[in-house]
Amino acid sequence: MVVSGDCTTSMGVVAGLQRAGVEPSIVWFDAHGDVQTPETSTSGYLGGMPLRQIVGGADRTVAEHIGLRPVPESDVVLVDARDLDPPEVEYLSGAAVRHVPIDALPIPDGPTYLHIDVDVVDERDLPGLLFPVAAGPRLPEVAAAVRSVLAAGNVVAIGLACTWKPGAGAEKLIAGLAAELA
Ligand SMILES: [Mn+2]
Repeated sequence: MVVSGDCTTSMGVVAGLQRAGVEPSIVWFDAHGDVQTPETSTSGYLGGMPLRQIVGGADRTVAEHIGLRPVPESDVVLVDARDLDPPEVEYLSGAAVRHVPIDALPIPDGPTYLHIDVDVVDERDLPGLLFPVAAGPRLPEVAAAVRSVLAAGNVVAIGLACTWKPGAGAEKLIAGLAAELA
């Protein structure tokens, strides 16, 4: 389990699994798509690009340096992602990535990397998120969905991206779920 400040660490975790001989499917909880590229991003924020890097998209500089091989798009489940930028909508419309609502989450049957960007949670339940998005699933609903992935017994690694500003109290609210994951 890797606890981090944004989603970019996922690339290292997936590369590490591959190096260990595991070809993981991915279940990715996030309010955002994280499928931007250096060419399409208007902000240049690397935390908006890691899932696209994982499926082999665009610039391969980081991927090649860390030995990350592309995961087939069809092995990726993107959960919620209710706040997509136009280039992300365009990409996902033609990609085999399964973009699903949190209440219709398919569970992969092979080894699975479970990635949770906590901003998937409705901003009402986690104060101080860096990029809050309204109208999302509440914290208990996210916890239940995460448990349903864990219950299948296929999770081989977990990434918990704690995308909040320090001092707003989010860490206390997520502590129970984090302890369950650990
Ligand atoms: Mn993210």
